[in-house]
Amino acid sequence: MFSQDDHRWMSRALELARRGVYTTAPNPCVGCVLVRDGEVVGEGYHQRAGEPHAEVYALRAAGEKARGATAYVTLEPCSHHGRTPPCANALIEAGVARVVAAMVDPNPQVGGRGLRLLSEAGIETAHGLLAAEAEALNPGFFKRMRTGFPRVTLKLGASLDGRTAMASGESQWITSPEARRDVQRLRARHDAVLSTATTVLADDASLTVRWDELPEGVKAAYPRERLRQPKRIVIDSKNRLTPAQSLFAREGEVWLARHTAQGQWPASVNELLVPRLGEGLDLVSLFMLLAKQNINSVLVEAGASLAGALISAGLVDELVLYQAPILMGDAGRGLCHLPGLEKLARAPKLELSDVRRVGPDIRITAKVV
Ligand code: AOF
Ligand code: ZN
Repeated sequence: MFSQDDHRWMSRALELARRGVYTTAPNPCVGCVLVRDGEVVGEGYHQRAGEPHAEVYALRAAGEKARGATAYVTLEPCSHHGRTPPCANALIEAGVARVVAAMVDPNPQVGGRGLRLLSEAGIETAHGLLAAEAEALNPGFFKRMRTGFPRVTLKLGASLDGRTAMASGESQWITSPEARRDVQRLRARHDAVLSTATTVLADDASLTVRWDELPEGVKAAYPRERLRQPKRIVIDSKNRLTPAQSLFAREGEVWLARHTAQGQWPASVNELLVPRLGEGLDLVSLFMLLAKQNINSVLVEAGASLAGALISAGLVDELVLYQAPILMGDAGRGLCHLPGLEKLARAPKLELSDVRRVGPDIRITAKVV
Protein backbone atom coordinates (compact mmCIF):
# COMPACT_ATOMS: atom_id res chain seq x y z
CA MET A 1 0.00 0.00 0.00
CA PHE A 2 2.92 2.36 0.67
CA SER A 3 5.79 2.95 -1.75
CA GLN A 4 9.43 3.58 -0.98
CA ASP A 5 8.87 7.27 -1.67
CA ASP A 6 5.99 7.29 0.80
CA HIS A 7 8.40 5.94 3.43
CA ARG A 8 10.98 8.54 2.58
CA TRP A 9 8.60 11.49 2.89
CA MET A 10 7.03 10.22 6.08
CA SER A 11 10.52 9.83 7.57
CA ARG A 12 11.12 13.45 6.70
CA ALA A 13 7.83 14.47 8.34
CA LEU A 14 8.87 12.57 11.51
CA GLU A 15 12.21 14.36 11.51
CA LEU A 16 10.44 17.72 11.32
CA ALA A 17 8.00 16.74 14.07
CA ARG A 18 10.90 15.95 16.43
CA ARG A 19 11.96 19.60 16.34
CA GLY A 20 8.96 20.35 18.54
CA VAL A 21 9.69 17.88 21.36
CA TYR A 22 10.56 20.50 23.96
CA THR A 23 7.95 23.09 23.06
CA THR A 24 4.56 21.74 21.86
CA ALA A 25 3.06 20.57 25.16
CA PRO A 26 0.25 20.00 25.90
CA ASN A 27 -0.10 19.44 22.16
CA PRO A 28 1.64 16.57 20.37
CA CYS A 29 4.63 17.07 18.05
CA VAL A 30 3.50 16.79 14.45
CA GLY A 31 5.37 17.18 11.16
CA CYS A 32 4.03 17.61 7.63
CA VAL A 33 5.59 17.40 4.16
CA LEU A 34 3.79 18.32 0.92
CA VAL A 35 5.12 16.59 -2.17
CA ARG A 36 4.15 17.14 -5.80
CA ASP A 37 5.71 15.32 -8.77
CA GLY A 38 8.43 13.87 -6.53
CA GLU A 39 9.42 17.24 -5.17
CA VAL A 40 8.88 18.83 -1.74
CA VAL A 41 6.71 21.92 -2.17
CA GLY A 42 6.14 22.70 1.51
CA GLU A 43 7.17 21.57 4.99
CA GLY A 44 6.15 22.42 8.50
CA TYR A 45 5.94 21.29 12.09
CA HIS A 46 3.92 22.21 15.12
CA GLN A 47 5.92 24.46 17.43
CA ARG A 48 3.71 25.58 20.25
CA ALA A 49 0.13 25.12 21.47
CA GLY A 50 -1.99 28.00 20.25
CA GLU A 51 0.20 28.48 17.18
CA PRO A 52 -0.62 26.93 13.77
CA HIS A 53 -0.50 23.18 13.24
CA ALA A 54 2.12 21.47 11.06
CA GLU A 55 -0.15 21.33 8.00
CA VAL A 56 -0.78 25.08 8.05
CA TYR A 57 2.93 25.90 7.90
CA ALA A 58 3.43 23.40 5.06
CA LEU A 59 0.43 24.80 3.12
CA ARG A 60 1.64 28.37 3.58
CA ALA A 61 5.07 27.40 2.24
CA ALA A 62 3.56 25.57 -0.75
CA GLY A 63 1.03 28.22 -1.78
CA GLU A 64 -0.58 27.26 -5.11
CA LYS A 65 1.75 24.28 -5.44
CA ALA A 66 -0.29 22.43 -2.81
CA ARG A 67 -2.92 21.71 -5.48
CA GLY A 68 -2.66 18.04 -6.47
CA ALA A 69 0.08 17.34 -3.90
CA THR A 70 0.34 14.50 -1.39
CA ALA A 71 0.45 15.54 2.26
CA TYR A 72 2.48 13.33 4.61
CA VAL A 73 1.48 14.01 8.21
CA THR A 74 2.75 12.23 11.33
CA LEU A 75 -0.73 12.48 12.91
CA GLU A 76 -4.19 12.49 11.39
CA PRO A 77 -5.14 16.09 10.45
CA CYS A 78 -7.51 17.54 13.01
CA SER A 79 -11.23 18.01 12.37
CA HIS A 80 -12.13 20.18 15.36
CA HIS A 81 -11.99 23.85 16.24
CA GLY A 82 -9.50 23.95 19.13
CA ARG A 83 -7.11 26.82 19.63
CA THR A 84 -6.83 26.74 15.82
CA PRO A 85 -9.26 25.82 12.96
CA PRO A 86 -9.40 22.26 11.52
CA CYS A 87 -6.44 21.22 9.34
CA ALA A 88 -8.63 18.80 7.37
CA ASN A 89 -10.57 21.80 5.99
CA ALA A 90 -7.37 23.67 5.17
CA LEU A 91 -6.08 20.66 3.19
CA ILE A 92 -9.39 20.35 1.33
CA GLU A 93 -9.43 24.06 0.45
CA ALA A 94 -5.84 23.90 -0.78
CA GLY A 95 -6.80 21.10 -3.19
CA VAL A 96 -4.38 18.38 -2.07
CA ALA A 97 -4.97 15.07 -3.85
CA ARG A 98 -3.85 12.59 -1.22
CA VAL A 99 -3.22 12.56 2.53
CA VAL A 100 -1.05 9.94 4.23
CA ALA A 101 -1.13 9.98 8.04
CA ALA A 102 1.24 7.90 10.16
CA MET A 103 -1.56 7.24 12.64
CA VAL A 104 -5.09 8.19 13.67
CA ASP A 105 -5.32 10.92 16.33
CA PRO A 106 -6.53 9.26 19.57
CA ASN A 107 -7.84 12.65 20.75
CA PRO A 108 -11.59 11.92 21.15
CA GLN A 109 -12.29 15.28 19.47
CA VAL A 110 -10.66 13.90 16.31
CA GLY A 111 -10.51 10.06 16.41
CA GLY A 112 -10.82 9.36 12.66
CA ARG A 113 -13.04 12.32 11.81
CA GLY A 114 -10.18 14.19 10.14
CA LEU A 115 -9.51 11.37 7.68
CA ARG A 116 -13.24 10.89 7.10
CA LEU A 117 -13.74 14.57 6.25
CA LEU A 118 -10.89 14.33 3.76
CA SER A 119 -12.16 11.21 2.04
CA GLU A 120 -15.72 12.61 1.90
CA ALA A 121 -14.21 15.54 0.02
CA GLY A 122 -12.83 13.11 -2.56
CA ILE A 123 -9.26 13.08 -1.27
CA GLU A 124 -7.43 9.75 -1.23
CA THR A 125 -6.43 8.92 2.35
CA ALA A 126 -4.26 6.29 4.02
CA HIS A 127 -2.82 5.78 7.48
CA GLY A 128 -0.46 3.42 9.32
CA LEU A 129 2.80 4.36 7.61
CA LEU A 130 5.69 4.35 10.15
CA ALA A 131 3.06 4.22 12.88
CA ALA A 132 5.43 2.86 15.56
CA GLU A 133 7.78 5.81 15.04
CA ALA A 134 4.86 8.23 15.20
CA GLU A 135 3.62 6.59 18.43
CA ALA A 136 7.06 7.00 19.98
CA LEU A 137 7.03 10.75 19.27
CA ASN A 138 4.26 11.55 21.75
CA PRO A 139 4.00 8.80 24.36
CA GLY A 140 2.57 11.15 26.99
CA PHE A 141 -0.06 12.80 24.80
CA PHE A 142 -1.27 9.45 23.46
CA LYS A 143 -1.45 7.87 26.90
CA ARG A 144 -3.45 10.79 28.27
CA MET A 145 -5.85 10.72 25.30
CA ARG A 146 -6.40 6.96 25.60
CA THR A 147 -6.52 6.49 29.37
CA GLY A 148 -7.06 9.81 31.13
CA PHE A 149 -3.73 9.37 32.96
CA PRO A 150 -0.41 11.07 32.27
CA ARG A 151 2.66 9.02 31.36
CA VAL A 152 4.84 8.64 34.43
CA THR A 153 8.63 8.34 34.46
CA LEU A 154 10.28 7.50 37.74
CA LYS A 155 13.83 8.84 38.03
CA LEU A 156 16.10 7.24 40.59
CA GLY A 157 19.76 7.68 41.49
CA ALA A 158 21.72 5.06 43.40
CA SER A 159 25.02 3.36 44.03
CA LEU A 160 25.98 0.23 42.12
CA ASP A 161 24.55 -1.78 45.01
CA GLY A 162 21.24 0.04 44.72
CA ARG A 163 21.53 2.36 47.72
CA THR A 164 20.30 5.95 47.68
CA ALA A 165 21.73 7.13 51.01
CA MET A 166 23.86 5.98 53.89
CA ALA A 167 22.00 4.74 56.98
CA SER A 168 22.56 8.24 58.47
CA GLY A 169 20.67 9.77 55.56
CA GLU A 170 23.82 11.29 54.02
CA SER A 171 23.23 11.22 50.28
CA GLN A 172 24.13 14.37 48.32
CA TRP A 173 25.75 13.90 44.90
CA ILE A 174 26.02 10.17 44.51
CA THR A 175 25.84 10.49 40.73
CA SER A 176 28.06 12.61 38.49
CA PRO A 177 27.58 16.10 36.99
CA GLU A 178 27.01 14.37 33.63
CA ALA A 179 24.13 12.39 35.11
CA ARG A 180 22.70 15.58 36.60
CA ARG A 181 22.83 17.24 33.19
CA ASP A 182 20.98 14.29 31.78
CA VAL A 183 18.32 14.79 34.46
CA GLN A 184 17.97 18.40 33.25
CA ARG A 185 17.16 16.96 29.82
CA LEU A 186 14.60 14.61 31.36
CA ARG A 187 12.93 17.51 33.18
CA ALA A 188 12.82 19.54 29.98
CA ARG A 189 11.04 16.68 28.19
CA HIS A 190 8.29 16.36 30.78
CA ASP A 191 5.26 18.57 31.39
CA ALA A 192 5.59 18.24 35.15
CA VAL A 193 8.10 17.21 37.79
CA LEU A 194 6.58 15.56 40.85
CA SER A 195 8.21 15.46 44.27
CA THR A 196 7.28 15.42 47.93
CA ALA A 197 7.54 17.91 50.78
CA THR A 198 9.99 15.49 52.44
CA THR A 199 12.38 15.68 49.48
CA VAL A 200 11.97 19.44 49.05
CA LEU A 201 12.65 20.06 52.74
CA ALA A 202 15.60 17.66 52.88
CA ASP A 203 17.40 18.81 49.71
CA ASP A 204 15.99 22.33 49.26
CA ALA A 205 15.37 21.06 45.70
CA SER A 206 14.31 23.63 43.09
CA LEU A 207 13.07 21.06 40.50
CA THR A 208 13.53 23.56 37.66
CA VAL A 209 15.22 23.32 34.27
CA ARG A 210 18.39 25.43 34.06
CA TRP A 211 18.96 26.09 30.38
CA ASP A 212 22.73 26.50 30.88
CA GLU A 213 22.95 23.03 32.39
CA LEU A 214 21.19 21.23 29.53
CA PRO A 215 23.37 18.92 27.40
CA GLU A 216 24.80 20.74 24.35
CA GLY A 217 22.75 18.70 21.85
CA VAL A 218 19.54 19.71 23.61
CA LYS A 219 20.44 23.41 23.68
CA ALA A 220 20.88 23.35 19.90
CA ALA A 221 17.27 22.14 19.47
CA TYR A 222 15.79 24.24 22.24
CA PRO A 223 16.46 27.98 22.13
CA ARG A 224 16.78 29.65 25.53
CA GLU A 225 13.89 32.02 24.80
CA ARG A 226 11.55 29.04 24.24
CA LEU A 227 12.44 27.46 27.59
CA ARG A 228 9.29 26.24 29.26
CA GLN A 229 9.48 25.28 32.92
CA PRO A 230 7.71 22.02 33.73
CA LYS A 231 5.00 22.48 36.37
CA ARG A 232 6.37 21.48 39.75
CA ILE A 233 3.95 19.30 41.67
CA VAL A 234 4.77 18.75 45.32
CA ILE A 235 2.85 16.30 47.50
CA ASP A 236 2.48 18.07 50.82
CA SER A 237 -0.24 16.14 52.62
CA LYS A 238 0.73 17.49 56.05
CA ASN A 239 0.89 21.13 54.87
CA ARG A 240 4.55 21.41 55.86
CA LEU A 241 5.76 23.74 53.11
CA THR A 242 5.79 27.51 53.58
CA PRO A 243 6.45 30.31 51.10
CA ALA A 244 9.99 30.52 52.58
CA GLN A 245 11.27 27.44 50.67
CA SER A 246 13.54 28.41 47.78
CA LEU A 247 11.41 26.30 45.43
CA PHE A 248 8.87 29.14 45.40
CA ALA A 249 11.42 31.79 44.54
CA ARG A 250 12.26 30.12 41.23
CA GLU A 251 10.56 30.84 37.94
CA GLY A 252 7.64 28.56 37.02
CA GLU A 253 4.46 27.29 38.61
CA VAL A 254 4.23 25.12 41.71
CA TRP A 255 1.15 23.04 42.45
CA LEU A 256 0.86 21.81 46.02
CA ALA A 257 -1.08 18.55 46.29
CA ARG A 258 -2.81 18.63 49.67
CA HIS A 259 -5.97 17.58 51.48
CA THR A 260 -6.80 21.10 52.59
CA ALA A 261 -5.87 24.57 51.45
CA GLN A 262 -3.79 26.57 53.86
CA GLY A 263 -1.63 29.64 53.70
CA GLN A 264 -1.09 32.70 51.56
CA TRP A 265 0.77 31.93 48.35
CA PRO A 266 2.22 33.96 45.50
CA ALA A 267 0.31 33.86 42.19
CA SER A 268 2.60 31.16 40.78
CA VAL A 269 1.44 28.68 43.44
CA ASN A 270 -1.78 26.65 43.29
CA GLU A 271 -3.18 24.31 45.88
CA LEU A 272 -4.51 21.13 44.30
CA LEU A 273 -7.00 19.46 46.63
CA VAL A 274 -6.69 15.67 46.55
CA PRO A 275 -8.72 13.15 48.59
CA ARG A 276 -7.08 11.24 51.42
CA LEU A 277 -6.24 7.55 51.13
CA GLY A 278 -4.81 5.83 54.22
CA GLU A 279 -1.88 7.86 55.55
CA GLY A 280 -1.31 9.94 52.44
CA LEU A 281 -3.25 11.20 49.51
CA ASP A 282 -4.94 9.24 46.78
CA LEU A 283 -2.31 9.00 44.05
CA VAL A 284 -4.75 7.71 41.44
CA SER A 285 -6.96 10.78 41.97
CA LEU A 286 -3.90 13.03 41.86
CA PHE A 287 -2.79 11.71 38.47
CA MET A 288 -6.31 11.88 37.04
CA LEU A 289 -6.45 15.51 38.18
CA LEU A 290 -3.11 16.23 36.51
CA ALA A 291 -4.33 14.71 33.24
CA LYS A 292 -7.45 16.90 33.44
CA GLN A 293 -5.08 19.87 33.70
CA ASN A 294 -3.54 18.76 30.36
CA ILE A 295 -0.38 17.28 31.87
CA ASN A 296 0.78 14.58 29.43
CA SER A 297 3.92 13.46 31.20
CA VAL A 298 5.23 13.49 34.76
CA LEU A 299 8.79 12.95 35.93
CA VAL A 300 8.90 11.73 39.52
CA GLU A 301 11.92 12.79 41.56
CA ALA A 302 11.37 11.73 45.12
CA GLY A 303 12.36 9.16 47.71
CA ALA A 304 11.82 5.44 48.18
CA SER A 305 8.34 5.80 49.74
CA LEU A 306 6.70 7.58 46.83
CA ALA A 307 8.62 5.42 44.33
CA GLY A 308 7.29 2.24 45.98
CA ALA A 309 3.75 3.58 46.34
CA LEU A 310 3.58 4.58 42.68
CA ILE A 311 4.96 1.27 41.46
CA SER A 312 2.58 -0.67 43.71
CA ALA A 313 -0.36 1.37 42.42
CA GLY A 314 0.61 0.56 38.82
CA LEU A 315 1.07 4.23 38.00
CA VAL A 316 4.64 4.11 36.64
CA ASP A 317 5.29 3.60 32.93
CA GLU A 318 9.03 3.91 32.83
CA LEU A 319 11.94 3.94 35.22
CA VAL A 320 15.20 5.81 34.60
CA LEU A 321 17.90 4.71 37.01
CA TYR A 322 21.31 6.36 37.28
CA GLN A 323 23.86 4.21 39.06
CA ALA A 324 27.23 5.49 40.24
CA PRO A 325 30.21 3.13 40.48
CA ILE A 326 30.33 3.16 44.28
CA LEU A 327 29.28 0.69 46.95
CA MET A 328 27.33 2.03 49.89
CA GLY A 329 26.84 -1.14 51.86
CA ASP A 330 23.80 -3.07 52.91
CA ALA A 331 22.97 -0.75 55.81
CA GLY A 332 22.30 2.04 53.31
CA ARG A 333 18.79 3.03 52.23
CA GLY A 334 17.13 1.19 49.34
CA LEU A 335 15.60 2.50 46.14
CA CYS A 336 12.04 1.53 46.50
CA HIS A 337 9.86 0.95 49.56
CA LEU A 338 7.63 -2.06 48.87
CA PRO A 339 6.14 -3.07 52.22
CA GLY A 340 4.50 -6.48 52.35
CA LEU A 341 6.44 -7.81 49.39
CA GLU A 342 7.50 -11.30 50.42
CA LYS A 343 7.21 -13.55 47.38
CA LEU A 344 9.57 -13.16 44.45
CA ALA A 345 6.67 -14.08 42.19
CA ARG A 346 4.96 -10.83 43.24
CA ALA A 347 8.01 -8.59 42.73
CA PRO A 348 7.38 -5.85 40.15
CA LYS A 349 8.95 -6.84 36.81
CA LEU A 350 10.71 -4.50 34.41
CA GLU A 351 11.86 -4.78 30.83
CA LEU A 352 15.05 -2.97 29.87
CA SER A 353 14.70 -0.63 26.92
CA ASP A 354 18.10 1.07 27.06
CA VAL A 355 21.37 0.82 28.99
CA ARG A 356 24.21 3.29 28.50
CA ARG A 357 27.02 5.13 30.17
CA VAL A 358 26.50 8.75 31.16
CA GLY A 359 29.90 10.10 32.19
CA PRO A 360 31.20 7.72 34.84
CA ASP A 361 27.70 6.43 35.65
CA ILE A 362 25.26 3.97 34.10
CA ARG A 363 21.78 4.95 32.95
CA ILE A 364 19.20 2.20 32.79
CA THR A 365 15.84 2.85 31.18
CA ALA A 366 13.20 0.20 31.81
CA LYS A 367 9.49 -0.23 31.22
CA VAL A 368 7.28 -1.49 33.99
CA VAL A 369 5.51 -4.58 32.63
C1 AOF B 1 -2.93 18.45 13.56
N1 AOF B 1 -1.71 19.01 13.31
O1 AOF B 1 0.22 19.89 13.95
C2 AOF B 1 -1.25 19.10 15.62
C3 AOF B 1 -2.50 18.45 15.88
O2 AOF B 1 -5.93 23.44 20.33
P1 AOF B 1 -5.38 23.11 18.99
O3 AOF B 1 -6.16 23.75 17.88
O4 AOF B 1 -3.90 23.38 18.86
O5 AOF B 1 -5.60 21.54 18.76
C4 AOF B 1 -4.86 20.64 19.51
C5 AOF B 1 -5.21 19.23 19.10
O6 AOF B 1 -4.97 19.04 17.70
C6 AOF B 1 -4.35 18.21 19.82
O7 AOF B 1 -4.97 17.80 21.03
C7 AOF B 1 -4.27 17.08 18.80
O8 AOF B 1 -5.41 16.26 18.84
C8 AOF B 1 -4.27 17.84 17.49
N2 AOF B 1 -2.88 18.16 17.14
N3 AOF B 1 -3.27 18.14 14.82
O9 AOF B 1 -3.72 18.26 12.66
C9 AOF B 1 -0.86 19.35 14.27
N4 AOF B 1 -0.42 19.46 16.63
ZN1 ZN C 1 -4.68 20.55 12.97
